Amino acid sequence: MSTSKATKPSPADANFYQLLRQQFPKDLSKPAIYDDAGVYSWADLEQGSAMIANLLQGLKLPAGSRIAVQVDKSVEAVMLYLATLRAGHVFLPLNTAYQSAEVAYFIDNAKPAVVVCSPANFGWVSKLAFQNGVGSVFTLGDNRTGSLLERAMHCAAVHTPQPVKASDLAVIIYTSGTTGRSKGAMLSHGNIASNAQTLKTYWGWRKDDVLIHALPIFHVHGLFVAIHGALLNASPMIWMKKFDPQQALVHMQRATVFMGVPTLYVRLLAQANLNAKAVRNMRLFVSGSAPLLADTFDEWHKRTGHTILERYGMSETVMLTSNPYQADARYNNATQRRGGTVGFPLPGVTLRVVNDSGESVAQGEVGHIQVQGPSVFAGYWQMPEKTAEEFTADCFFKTGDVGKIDAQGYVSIVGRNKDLIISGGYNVYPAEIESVINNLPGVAESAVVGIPHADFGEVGVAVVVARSNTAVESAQVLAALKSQLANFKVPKHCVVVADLPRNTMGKVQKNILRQTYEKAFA
Ligand code: MLC
Ligand code: AMP
Repeated sequence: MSTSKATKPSPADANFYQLLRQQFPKDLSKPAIYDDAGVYSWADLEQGSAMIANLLQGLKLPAGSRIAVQVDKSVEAVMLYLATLRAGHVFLPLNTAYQSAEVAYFIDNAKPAVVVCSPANFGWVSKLAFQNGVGSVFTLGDNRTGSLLERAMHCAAVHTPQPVKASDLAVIIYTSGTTGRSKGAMLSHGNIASNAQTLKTYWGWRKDDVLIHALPIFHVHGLFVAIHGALLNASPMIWMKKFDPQQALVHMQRATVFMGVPTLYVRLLAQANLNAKAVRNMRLFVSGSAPLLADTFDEWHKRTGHTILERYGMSETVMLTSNPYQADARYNNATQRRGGTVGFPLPGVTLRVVNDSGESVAQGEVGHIQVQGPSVFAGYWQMPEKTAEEFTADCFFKTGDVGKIDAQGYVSIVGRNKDLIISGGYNVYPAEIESVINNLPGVAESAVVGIPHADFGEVGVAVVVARSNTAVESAQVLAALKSQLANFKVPKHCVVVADLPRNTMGKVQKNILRQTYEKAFA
Protein backbone atom coordinates (compact mmCIF):
# COMPACT_ATOMS: atom_id res chain seq x y z
CA MET A 1 0.00 0.00 0.00
CA SER A 2 1.16 3.49 -0.63
CA THR A 3 -0.37 6.82 0.12
CA SER A 4 2.73 8.75 -0.78
CA LYS A 5 1.56 10.00 -4.19
CA ALA A 6 1.00 13.74 -3.83
CA THR A 7 -2.54 14.01 -5.18
CA LYS A 8 -5.10 16.57 -4.08
CA PRO A 9 -7.50 14.85 -1.68
CA SER A 10 -11.10 14.56 -2.88
CA PRO A 11 -13.78 16.00 -0.55
CA ALA A 12 -14.39 12.57 0.95
CA ASP A 13 -10.67 11.94 1.24
CA ALA A 14 -9.65 14.59 3.72
CA ASN A 15 -8.22 12.22 6.30
CA PHE A 16 -5.49 14.29 7.98
CA TYR A 17 -3.27 11.22 8.25
CA GLN A 18 -3.30 11.06 4.46
CA LEU A 19 -1.90 14.58 4.28
CA LEU A 20 0.79 13.83 6.85
CA ARG A 21 1.71 10.57 5.11
CA GLN A 22 2.19 12.39 1.81
CA GLN A 23 4.94 14.45 3.43
CA PHE A 24 6.88 11.51 4.93
CA PRO A 25 10.36 11.26 3.39
CA LYS A 26 10.81 8.94 0.40
CA ASP A 27 13.28 6.91 2.41
CA LEU A 28 11.11 5.62 5.22
CA SER A 29 14.09 4.13 7.04
CA LYS A 30 15.21 7.63 8.07
CA PRO A 31 14.84 8.57 11.76
CA ALA A 32 11.48 10.09 12.65
CA ILE A 33 11.70 10.12 16.46
CA TYR A 34 14.73 9.83 18.72
CA ASP A 35 13.54 8.38 22.00
CA ASP A 36 15.49 7.24 25.08
CA ALA A 37 14.62 3.69 24.09
CA GLY A 38 15.98 4.01 20.55
CA VAL A 39 15.21 5.49 17.18
CA TYR A 40 11.85 5.15 15.45
CA SER A 41 11.84 5.39 11.66
CA TRP A 42 9.12 6.80 9.44
CA ALA A 43 8.35 3.20 8.50
CA ASP A 44 7.82 2.44 12.20
CA LEU A 45 5.28 5.28 12.45
CA GLU A 46 3.52 4.18 9.27
CA GLN A 47 3.44 0.48 10.15
CA GLY A 48 2.84 0.84 13.89
CA SER A 49 -0.11 3.16 13.29
CA ALA A 50 -1.38 0.83 10.53
CA MET A 51 -1.41 -2.13 12.94
CA ILE A 52 -3.28 -0.19 15.61
CA ALA A 53 -5.68 1.22 12.98
CA ASN A 54 -6.40 -2.34 11.83
CA LEU A 55 -7.01 -3.37 15.44
CA LEU A 56 -9.48 -0.49 15.87
CA GLN A 57 -11.19 -1.26 12.59
CA GLY A 58 -11.47 -4.90 13.57
CA LEU A 59 -13.68 -3.80 16.45
CA LYS A 60 -16.30 -2.80 13.84
CA LEU A 61 -17.16 0.46 15.57
CA PRO A 62 -19.35 3.06 13.90
CA ALA A 63 -17.37 5.80 12.14
CA GLY A 64 -16.57 8.67 14.47
CA SER A 65 -16.41 6.53 17.63
CA ARG A 66 -14.49 8.17 20.44
CA ILE A 67 -11.19 6.60 21.52
CA ALA A 68 -10.41 8.01 24.98
CA VAL A 69 -6.75 7.86 25.89
CA GLN A 70 -5.11 8.52 29.25
CA VAL A 71 -1.55 7.22 28.95
CA ASP A 72 1.97 8.39 29.69
CA LYS A 73 3.87 10.07 26.90
CA SER A 74 5.34 7.59 24.43
CA VAL A 75 5.92 7.21 20.71
CA GLU A 76 3.36 4.38 20.73
CA ALA A 77 0.81 6.87 22.05
CA VAL A 78 1.53 8.99 18.96
CA MET A 79 0.97 5.87 16.83
CA LEU A 80 -2.37 5.41 18.59
CA TYR A 81 -3.29 9.00 17.72
CA LEU A 82 -2.35 8.50 14.07
CA ALA A 83 -4.17 5.16 14.04
CA THR A 84 -7.34 6.79 15.34
CA LEU A 85 -7.20 9.35 12.52
CA ARG A 86 -6.53 6.60 9.98
CA ALA A 87 -9.48 4.54 11.21
CA GLY A 88 -11.84 7.51 10.96
CA HIS A 89 -12.45 7.64 14.69
CA VAL A 90 -12.14 10.53 17.13
CA PHE A 91 -9.12 10.86 19.43
CA LEU A 92 -9.92 12.01 22.94
CA PRO A 93 -6.73 12.67 24.91
CA LEU A 94 -6.88 13.04 28.69
CA ASN A 95 -4.37 14.64 31.03
CA THR A 96 -2.53 11.90 32.95
CA ALA A 97 -3.02 13.89 36.16
CA TYR A 98 -6.81 13.44 36.08
CA GLN A 99 -8.14 11.34 38.93
CA SER A 100 -11.14 9.00 38.96
CA ALA A 101 -13.94 11.59 39.41
CA GLU A 102 -12.51 13.64 36.53
CA VAL A 103 -12.09 10.62 34.24
CA ALA A 104 -15.58 9.40 35.17
CA TYR A 105 -17.02 12.69 33.91
CA PHE A 106 -15.21 12.48 30.56
CA ILE A 107 -16.25 8.88 29.99
CA ASP A 108 -19.85 9.62 30.89
CA ASN A 109 -19.92 12.74 28.72
CA ALA A 110 -18.07 11.50 25.64
CA LYS A 111 -19.37 7.91 25.66
CA PRO A 112 -16.19 6.50 24.12
CA ALA A 113 -16.27 3.10 22.45
CA VAL A 114 -12.68 2.39 23.48
CA VAL A 115 -10.63 3.52 26.45
CA VAL A 116 -6.86 3.16 26.55
CA CYS A 117 -5.16 3.67 29.93
CA SER A 118 -1.81 3.00 31.52
CA PRO A 119 -1.34 -0.54 32.88
CA ALA A 120 -1.07 0.84 36.43
CA ASN A 121 -4.56 2.40 36.21
CA PHE A 122 -6.33 -0.52 34.54
CA GLY A 123 -8.19 -1.50 37.73
CA TRP A 124 -10.07 1.71 38.36
CA VAL A 125 -10.28 2.93 34.77
CA SER A 126 -11.71 -0.31 33.40
CA LYS A 127 -14.27 -0.41 36.22
CA LEU A 128 -15.43 3.11 35.35
CA ALA A 129 -15.40 2.34 31.64
CA PHE A 130 -17.38 -0.90 31.81
CA GLN A 131 -19.92 0.71 34.17
CA ASN A 132 -20.44 3.31 31.43
CA GLY A 133 -20.89 0.78 28.66
CA VAL A 134 -17.45 1.15 27.03
CA GLY A 135 -16.87 -1.88 24.78
CA SER A 136 -13.09 -2.24 25.00
CA VAL A 137 -10.42 -1.15 27.45
CA PHE A 138 -6.79 -1.56 26.45
CA THR A 139 -3.60 -0.67 28.30
CA LEU A 140 -0.53 1.10 26.95
CA GLY A 141 2.61 1.62 29.01
CA ASP A 142 5.38 4.08 28.19
CA ASN A 143 7.79 1.15 27.75
CA ARG A 144 6.06 -0.63 24.88
CA THR A 145 3.95 -2.76 27.19
CA GLY A 146 0.21 -3.29 27.45
CA SER A 147 -2.66 -5.09 25.79
CA LEU A 148 -3.04 -2.55 22.96
CA LEU A 149 0.33 -3.45 21.46
CA GLU A 150 -0.07 -7.15 22.27
CA ARG A 151 -3.28 -7.20 20.25
CA ALA A 152 -2.03 -4.90 17.49
CA MET A 153 1.02 -7.13 16.97
CA HIS A 154 -1.26 -9.66 15.31
CA CYS A 155 -2.71 -7.12 12.87
CA ALA A 156 -1.53 -6.31 9.35
CA ALA A 157 1.08 -3.56 8.99
CA VAL A 158 -0.62 -2.05 5.96
CA HIS A 159 -3.74 0.05 6.15
CA THR A 160 -5.55 2.47 3.89
CA PRO A 161 -6.85 5.52 5.76
CA GLN A 162 -10.64 5.66 5.90
CA PRO A 163 -12.10 8.33 3.65
CA VAL A 164 -13.45 11.21 5.70
CA LYS A 165 -14.77 14.66 4.90
CA ALA A 166 -12.87 17.75 6.06
CA SER A 167 -15.77 18.49 8.41
CA ASP A 168 -15.65 15.05 10.06
CA LEU A 169 -14.46 15.01 13.65
CA ALA A 170 -10.84 14.07 14.32
CA VAL A 171 -10.24 15.05 17.95
CA ILE A 172 -12.20 16.14 21.00
CA ILE A 173 -10.19 18.18 23.49
CA TYR A 174 -11.84 18.78 26.84
CA THR A 175 -11.45 22.21 28.28
CA SER A 176 -12.88 23.11 31.65
CA GLY A 177 -15.79 25.51 31.85
CA THR A 178 -16.70 28.31 34.23
CA THR A 179 -19.37 26.09 35.66
CA GLY A 180 -16.56 23.79 36.66
CA ARG A 181 -17.52 21.10 34.17
CA SER A 182 -15.43 20.45 31.11
CA LYS A 183 -16.66 21.00 27.58
CA GLY A 184 -15.39 18.87 24.70
CA ALA A 185 -14.13 21.04 21.85
CA MET A 186 -14.82 19.21 18.58
CA LEU A 187 -12.05 19.65 16.02
CA SER A 188 -12.37 18.30 12.50
CA HIS A 189 -9.77 16.89 10.12
CA GLY A 190 -10.10 20.15 8.20
CA ASN A 191 -9.50 22.29 11.33
CA ILE A 192 -6.24 20.60 12.26
CA ALA A 193 -4.99 20.20 8.70
CA SER A 194 -5.43 23.85 7.81
CA ASN A 195 -3.71 25.07 10.98
CA ALA A 196 -0.77 22.71 10.53
CA GLN A 197 -0.28 23.83 6.93
CA THR A 198 -0.50 27.50 7.87
CA LEU A 199 2.12 27.15 10.60
CA LYS A 200 4.43 25.17 8.33
CA THR A 201 4.66 28.14 6.01
CA TYR A 202 4.43 30.93 8.58
CA TRP A 203 7.23 29.54 10.74
CA GLY A 204 9.41 28.74 7.74
CA TRP A 205 9.90 25.04 8.55
CA ARG A 206 13.08 23.89 6.82
CA LYS A 207 14.08 20.55 5.43
CA ASP A 208 16.89 20.18 7.98
CA ASP A 209 14.77 21.07 11.02
CA VAL A 210 14.87 18.88 14.12
CA LEU A 211 12.27 19.51 16.84
CA ILE A 212 12.75 18.98 20.55
CA HIS A 213 9.42 17.61 21.73
CA ALA A 214 9.28 18.48 25.44
CA LEU A 215 5.54 18.96 26.11
CA PRO A 216 2.77 16.59 27.14
CA ILE A 217 0.80 15.16 24.23
CA PHE A 218 -2.72 15.46 25.63
CA HIS A 219 -3.13 19.18 24.79
CA VAL A 220 -3.11 21.28 21.66
CA HIS A 221 0.44 22.60 22.08
CA GLY A 222 2.24 19.25 22.30
CA LEU A 223 -0.20 17.17 20.23
CA PHE A 224 -0.95 19.54 17.36
CA VAL A 225 1.47 22.44 17.13
CA ALA A 226 4.59 20.39 17.86
CA ILE A 227 3.82 16.93 16.45
CA HIS A 228 1.94 18.12 13.36
CA GLY A 229 4.67 20.66 12.65
CA ALA A 230 7.39 18.03 12.62
CA LEU A 231 5.42 15.33 10.79
CA LEU A 232 4.14 17.67 8.10
CA ASN A 233 7.70 18.78 7.44
CA ALA A 234 9.25 15.28 7.57
CA SER A 235 11.42 16.56 10.41
CA PRO A 236 12.72 14.26 13.11
CA MET A 237 11.71 14.86 16.72
CA ILE A 238 13.88 14.44 19.78
CA TRP A 239 11.45 13.01 22.27
CA MET A 240 11.49 14.03 25.94
CA LYS A 241 9.09 12.05 28.12
CA LYS A 242 9.34 14.76 30.74
CA PHE A 243 10.89 18.19 30.42
CA ASP A 244 14.34 18.44 31.99
CA PRO A 245 16.19 21.71 31.30
CA GLN A 246 19.71 20.22 31.35
CA GLN A 247 18.67 17.43 29.01
CA ALA A 248 16.96 19.97 26.74
CA LEU A 249 20.22 21.92 26.53
CA VAL A 250 22.03 18.74 25.48
CA HIS A 251 19.44 18.17 22.75
CA MET A 252 19.82 21.78 21.55
CA GLN A 253 23.28 20.83 20.27
CA ARG A 254 21.63 18.95 17.41
CA ALA A 255 18.09 20.38 17.24
CA THR A 256 16.78 23.52 15.51
CA VAL A 257 13.26 24.12 16.88
CA PHE A 258 11.99 24.21 20.47
CA MET A 259 8.42 24.80 21.64
CA GLY A 260 7.48 25.46 25.23
CA VAL A 261 5.11 27.05 27.66
CA PRO A 262 6.67 30.03 29.51
CA THR A 263 7.56 27.84 32.54
CA LEU A 264 9.97 25.86 30.35
CA TYR A 265 11.78 29.08 29.37
CA VAL A 266 11.91 30.20 33.02
CA ARG A 267 13.46 26.85 33.97
CA LEU A 268 15.95 27.00 31.09
CA LEU A 269 16.98 30.52 32.13
CA ALA A 270 17.79 29.15 35.59
CA GLN A 271 20.57 27.02 34.02
CA ALA A 272 24.00 28.62 34.33
CA ASN A 273 25.13 27.01 31.06
CA LEU A 274 22.36 28.55 28.95
CA ASN A 275 24.17 30.92 26.58
CA ALA A 276 24.53 31.72 22.89
CA LYS A 277 27.00 28.86 22.39
CA ALA A 278 24.62 26.32 23.94
CA VAL A 279 21.90 27.20 21.41
CA ARG A 280 24.03 28.02 18.37
CA ASN A 281 22.43 25.23 16.35
CA MET A 282 18.91 26.47 17.09
CA ARG A 283 16.74 28.33 14.57
CA LEU A 284 13.45 28.96 16.39
CA PHE A 285 12.10 29.16 19.93
CA VAL A 286 8.29 29.25 20.16
CA SER A 287 6.31 30.10 23.31
CA GLY A 288 2.60 29.91 23.97
CA SER A 289 -0.31 28.57 26.05
CA ALA A 290 0.20 31.28 28.69
CA PRO A 291 1.54 34.85 28.77
CA LEU A 292 5.31 35.13 28.38
CA LEU A 293 6.56 37.74 30.83
CA ALA A 294 8.55 40.65 29.40
CA ASP A 295 11.44 39.74 31.73
CA THR A 296 11.63 36.22 30.33
CA PHE A 297 11.48 37.51 26.75
CA ASP A 298 14.22 40.11 27.37
CA GLU A 299 16.44 37.84 29.45
CA TRP A 300 16.24 35.11 26.80
CA HIS A 301 17.44 37.52 24.16
CA LYS A 302 20.26 38.77 26.37
CA ARG A 303 21.48 35.29 27.24
CA THR A 304 21.07 33.51 23.90
CA GLY A 305 20.84 36.16 21.19
CA HIS A 306 17.51 34.59 20.11
CA THR A 307 14.14 36.32 20.15
CA ILE A 308 11.37 34.02 21.34
CA LEU A 309 8.43 33.86 18.93
CA GLU A 310 5.22 34.12 20.94
CA ARG A 311 1.96 32.86 19.51
CA TYR A 312 -1.58 32.55 20.85
CA GLY A 313 -4.17 29.83 20.51
CA MET A 314 -6.82 27.77 22.22
CA SER A 315 -8.11 24.22 22.25
CA GLU A 316 -11.24 25.46 20.46
CA THR A 317 -9.39 27.22 17.67
CA VAL A 318 -5.87 25.77 17.48
CA MET A 319 -3.41 28.61 16.67
CA LEU A 320 -4.81 32.06 16.00
CA THR A 321 -1.96 34.56 15.99
CA SER A 322 1.81 34.52 15.78
CA ASN A 323 4.67 36.93 15.84
CA PRO A 324 6.36 36.88 12.45
CA TYR A 325 9.17 34.46 11.69
CA GLN A 326 9.94 36.18 8.42
CA ALA A 327 8.68 39.37 6.75
CA ASP A 328 4.88 39.39 6.76
CA ALA A 329 3.71 41.10 3.56
CA ARG A 330 0.24 41.64 5.06
CA TYR A 331 1.73 43.91 7.73
CA ASN A 332 4.24 46.13 5.87
CA ASN A 333 6.76 43.31 5.80
CA ALA A 334 7.08 43.43 9.57
CA THR A 335 9.71 41.03 10.88
CA GLN A 336 9.94 42.13 14.50
CA ARG A 337 8.88 39.67 17.19
CA ARG A 338 7.52 41.93 19.88
CA GLY A 339 7.62 40.91 23.52
CA GLY A 340 4.29 41.33 25.28
CA THR A 341 2.40 40.73 22.03
CA VAL A 342 1.18 37.57 20.36
CA GLY A 343 1.82 38.94 16.88
CA PHE A 344 -0.56 39.02 13.92
CA PRO A 345 -3.64 36.96 13.09
CA LEU A 346 -2.41 33.95 11.10
CA PRO A 347 -3.29 33.88 7.40
CA GLY A 348 -6.95 32.90 7.11
CA VAL A 349 -7.82 34.05 10.65
CA THR A 350 -10.02 37.10 11.18
CA LEU A 351 -9.59 38.56 14.64
CA ARG A 352 -11.60 41.48 16.00
CA VAL A 353 -11.75 43.28 19.32
CA VAL A 354 -15.22 44.34 20.44
CA ASN A 355 -16.85 46.15 23.35
CA ASP A 356 -19.57 44.75 25.62
CA SER A 357 -22.19 45.57 22.97
CA GLY A 358 -20.28 43.64 20.33
CA GLU A 359 -19.14 46.70 18.36
CA SER A 360 -15.55 46.89 17.15
CA VAL A 361 -13.43 49.14 19.35
CA ALA A 362 -11.01 51.78 18.06
CA GLN A 363 -7.47 50.68 17.29
CA GLY A 364 -5.43 50.35 20.49
CA GLU A 365 -8.50 50.05 22.71
CA VAL A 366 -9.03 47.04 24.91
CA GLY A 367 -11.98 44.71 24.34
CA HIS A 368 -13.14 41.11 23.89
CA ILE A 369 -11.30 39.05 21.30
CA GLN A 370 -13.47 37.25 18.75
CA VAL A 371 -12.21 35.08 15.91
CA GLN A 372 -13.21 33.34 12.75
CA GLY A 373 -11.16 31.03 10.55
CA PRO A 374 -10.63 27.56 9.11
CA SER A 375 -9.24 26.13 12.35
CA VAL A 376 -12.09 27.31 14.58
CA PHE A 377 -13.92 24.30 16.02
CA ALA A 378 -17.40 23.08 15.17
CA GLY A 379 -18.75 23.40 18.70
CA TYR A 380 -18.84 21.67 22.07
CA TRP A 381 -19.64 17.98 22.18
CA GLN A 382 -23.35 17.57 22.85
CA MET A 383 -23.72 21.10 24.21
CA PRO A 384 -25.63 22.98 21.50
CA GLU A 385 -26.77 25.73 23.88
CA LYS A 386 -23.26 26.32 25.20
CA THR A 387 -21.96 26.34 21.61
CA ALA A 388 -24.60 28.87 20.56
CA GLU A 389 -23.69 31.12 23.51
CA GLU A 390 -20.02 31.15 22.54
CA PHE A 391 -20.60 32.23 18.92
CA THR A 392 -21.90 35.60 17.74
CA ALA A 393 -24.75 35.90 15.26
CA ASP A 394 -22.21 36.44 12.47
CA CYS A 395 -20.31 33.28 13.47
CA PHE A 396 -17.33 34.68 15.36
CA PHE A 397 -16.11 32.62 18.33
CA LYS A 398 -15.89 34.53 21.61
CA THR A 399 -12.47 33.55 22.96
CA GLY A 400 -13.02 34.88 26.48
CA ASP A 401 -9.67 36.68 26.15
CA VAL A 402 -9.35 40.43 26.43
CA GLY A 403 -6.88 42.27 24.25
CA LYS A 404 -6.03 45.03 21.83
CA ILE A 405 -4.48 45.58 18.42
CA ASP A 406 -1.82 48.27 17.94
CA ALA A 407 -1.23 50.53 14.94
CA GLN A 408 1.08 48.00 13.28
CA GLY A 409 -1.43 45.17 13.73
CA TYR A 410 0.21 43.38 16.66
CA VAL A 411 -2.29 41.75 19.01
CA SER A 412 -1.73 41.81 22.79
CA ILE A 413 -3.64 39.73 25.33
CA VAL A 414 -4.18 41.90 28.37
CA GLY A 415 -6.53 39.73 30.41
CA ARG A 416 -9.43 37.30 30.36
CA ASN A 417 -13.11 37.73 30.99
CA LYS A 418 -13.35 34.07 31.99
CA ASP A 419 -12.46 33.22 35.59
CA LEU A 420 -9.45 31.13 34.69
CA ILE A 421 -5.98 30.56 36.13
CA ILE A 422 -3.26 29.42 33.72
CA SER A 423 -0.63 27.61 35.72
CA GLY A 424 2.44 26.28 33.96
CA GLY A 425 0.38 26.22 30.74
CA TYR A 426 -2.51 24.23 32.26
CA ASN A 427 -5.95 25.78 32.68
CA VAL A 428 -7.47 25.72 36.15
CA TYR A 429 -11.04 26.92 36.61
CA PRO A 430 -11.59 28.36 40.11
CA ALA A 431 -15.28 27.39 40.02
CA GLU A 432 -14.33 23.72 39.83
CA ILE A 433 -11.94 23.94 42.80
CA GLU A 434 -14.37 26.06 44.82
CA SER A 435 -17.16 23.53 44.37
CA VAL A 436 -14.94 20.75 45.72
CA ILE A 437 -13.84 22.91 48.68
CA ASN A 438 -17.41 23.96 49.45
CA ASN A 439 -18.40 20.31 49.75
CA LEU A 440 -15.77 19.62 52.43
CA PRO A 441 -17.06 19.21 55.98
CA GLY A 442 -17.06 22.43 57.97
CA VAL A 443 -16.64 24.74 54.96
CA ALA A 444 -19.16 27.56 54.48
CA GLU A 445 -17.72 29.04 51.28
CA SER A 446 -14.50 29.66 49.39
CA ALA A 447 -12.86 31.61 46.63
CA VAL A 448 -9.87 30.56 44.54
CA VAL A 449 -7.75 33.23 42.87
CA GLY A 450 -4.65 33.23 40.66
CA ILE A 451 -1.52 34.76 42.15
CA PRO A 452 1.75 35.51 40.29
CA HIS A 453 4.33 32.74 40.64
CA ALA A 454 7.91 32.84 39.35
CA ASP A 455 7.93 29.27 37.99
CA PHE A 456 4.33 28.54 36.94
CA GLY A 457 3.42 32.14 35.97
CA GLU A 458 0.30 31.96 38.07
CA VAL A 459 -0.92 29.53 40.76
CA GLY A 460 -4.10 29.18 42.75
CA VAL A 461 -4.62 30.39 46.32
CA ALA A 462 -7.71 29.12 48.16
CA VAL A 463 -9.42 31.47 50.60
CA VAL A 464 -11.81 29.49 52.79
CA VAL A 465 -14.50 30.47 55.27
CA ALA A 466 -15.49 27.90 57.91
CA ARG A 467 -19.03 27.37 59.15
CA SER A 468 -19.69 29.06 62.50
CA ASN A 469 -18.26 27.15 65.45
CA THR A 470 -16.33 24.86 63.16
CA ALA A 471 -12.58 24.65 62.78
CA VAL A 472 -11.17 24.08 59.28
CA GLU A 473 -7.43 23.53 58.78
CA SER A 474 -5.80 24.71 55.54
CA ALA A 475 -3.64 21.58 55.44
CA GLN A 476 -6.75 19.40 55.55
CA VAL A 477 -8.35 21.37 52.73
CA LEU A 478 -5.27 20.94 50.56
CA ALA A 479 -4.96 17.24 51.39
CA ALA A 480 -8.62 16.68 50.49
CA LEU A 481 -8.18 18.50 47.18
CA LYS A 482 -5.07 16.44 46.39
CA SER A 483 -7.02 13.26 46.83
CA GLN A 484 -9.77 14.32 44.42
CA LEU A 485 -8.28 16.58 41.75
CA ALA A 486 -5.48 16.52 39.19
CA ASN A 487 -2.35 17.71 41.02
CA PHE A 488 -1.85 20.87 38.95
CA LYS A 489 -5.32 22.11 39.99
CA VAL A 490 -4.53 21.98 43.71
CA PRO A 491 -3.94 25.51 45.06
CA LYS A 492 -0.39 26.06 46.24
CA HIS A 493 -1.60 27.92 49.34
CA CYS A 494 -4.76 27.96 51.45
CA VAL A 495 -5.88 30.43 54.09
CA VAL A 496 -8.89 30.26 56.38
CA VAL A 497 -10.53 33.67 56.93
CA ALA A 498 -13.56 35.03 58.79
CA ASP A 499 -15.34 36.21 55.64
CA LEU A 500 -14.84 37.03 51.96
CA PRO A 501 -14.87 40.62 50.66
CA ARG A 502 -18.10 41.35 48.77
CA ASN A 503 -19.44 44.25 46.73
CA THR A 504 -22.83 45.85 47.26
CA MET A 505 -24.40 43.21 44.99
CA GLY A 506 -23.02 40.48 47.28
CA LYS A 507 -20.48 39.28 44.71
CA VAL A 508 -17.10 38.11 46.01
CA GLN A 509 -14.44 40.71 45.11
CA LYS A 510 -11.72 38.49 43.72
CA ASN A 511 -9.64 41.53 42.76
CA ILE A 512 -9.30 42.38 46.45
CA LEU A 513 -8.26 38.82 47.26
CA ARG A 514 -5.70 38.93 44.44
CA GLN A 515 -4.24 42.13 45.88
CA THR A 516 -4.21 40.73 49.41
CA TYR A 517 -2.26 37.61 48.44
CA GLU A 518 -0.30 39.15 45.56
CA LYS A 519 3.03 38.66 47.31
CA ALA A 520 2.30 35.17 48.65
CA PHE A 521 5.00 33.68 46.41
CA ALA A 522 7.21 36.71 45.96
C1 MLC B 1 3.09 20.32 37.86
N1 MLC B 1 2.66 20.89 39.00
C2 MLC B 1 1.99 21.98 38.71
C3 MLC B 1 2.02 22.08 37.31
N2 MLC B 1 2.71 21.03 36.82
N3 MLC B 1 1.37 22.90 39.48
C4 MLC B 1 0.77 23.92 38.87
N4 MLC B 1 0.78 24.09 37.53
C5 MLC B 1 1.39 23.17 36.73
N5 MLC B 1 1.39 23.32 35.41
C6 MLC B 1 2.88 20.48 40.38
C7 MLC B 1 2.57 19.05 40.65
O1 MLC B 1 1.26 18.96 41.08
C8 MLC B 1 3.56 18.70 41.74
O2 MLC B 1 3.05 19.16 42.97
C9 MLC B 1 4.74 19.56 41.41
O3 MLC B 1 4.26 20.65 40.63
C10 MLC B 1 5.79 18.82 40.59
O4 MLC B 1 5.14 18.03 39.65
P1 MLC B 1 5.89 17.53 38.35
O5 MLC B 1 5.01 16.61 37.60
O6 MLC B 1 7.27 17.06 38.69
O7 MLC B 1 5.98 18.87 37.56
P2 MLC B 1 6.81 19.11 36.34
O8 MLC B 1 7.10 17.86 35.59
O9 MLC B 1 7.95 19.93 36.74
O10 MLC B 1 5.75 19.87 35.41
C11 MLC B 1 5.78 21.21 35.19
C12 MLC B 1 5.58 21.47 33.68
C13 MLC B 1 4.23 20.85 33.30
C14 MLC B 1 5.57 22.96 33.49
C15 MLC B 1 6.70 20.85 32.88
O11 MLC B 1 3.19 21.43 34.08
C16 MLC B 1 3.95 20.99 31.85
O12 MLC B 1 4.41 20.19 31.05
N6 MLC B 1 3.17 22.00 31.44
C17 MLC B 1 2.83 22.22 30.06
C18 MLC B 1 1.35 22.22 29.89
C19 MLC B 1 0.94 22.30 28.41
O13 MLC B 1 1.44 21.60 27.57
N7 MLC B 1 -0.01 23.18 28.10
C20 MLC B 1 -0.51 23.39 26.78
C21 MLC B 1 -2.03 23.48 26.82
S1 MLC B 1 -2.64 23.81 25.18
P3 MLC B 1 3.01 18.21 44.22
O14 MLC B 1 2.46 19.09 45.29
O15 MLC B 1 2.09 17.11 43.82
O16 MLC B 1 4.42 17.78 44.44
C22 MLC B 1 -3.09 25.45 25.22
C23 MLC B 1 -3.38 26.11 23.93
C24 MLC B 1 -2.17 26.80 23.45
O17 MLC B 1 -3.04 26.09 26.21
O18 MLC B 1 -2.25 27.98 23.13
O19 MLC B 1 -1.14 26.15 23.40
P1 AMP C 1 -6.65 26.06 26.42
O1 AMP C 1 -8.07 26.09 26.78
O2 AMP C 1 -5.83 25.16 27.28
O3 AMP C 1 -6.51 25.80 25.02
O4 AMP C 1 -6.09 27.51 26.73
C1 AMP C 1 -6.32 28.59 25.88
C2 AMP C 1 -6.06 29.88 26.58
O5 AMP C 1 -4.67 30.00 26.86
C3 AMP C 1 -6.38 31.08 25.74
O6 AMP C 1 -7.75 31.38 25.73
C4 AMP C 1 -5.54 32.15 26.40
O7 AMP C 1 -6.22 32.64 27.54
C5 AMP C 1 -4.33 31.37 26.84
N1 AMP C 1 -3.17 31.58 25.96
C6 AMP C 1 -2.68 30.80 24.98
N2 AMP C 1 -1.58 31.34 24.42
C7 AMP C 1 -1.35 32.51 25.07
C8 AMP C 1 -0.38 33.54 24.98
N3 AMP C 1 0.63 33.47 24.13
N4 AMP C 1 -0.50 34.61 25.81
C9 AMP C 1 -1.50 34.69 26.70
N5 AMP C 1 -2.44 33.74 26.85
C10 AMP C 1 -2.37 32.66 26.05
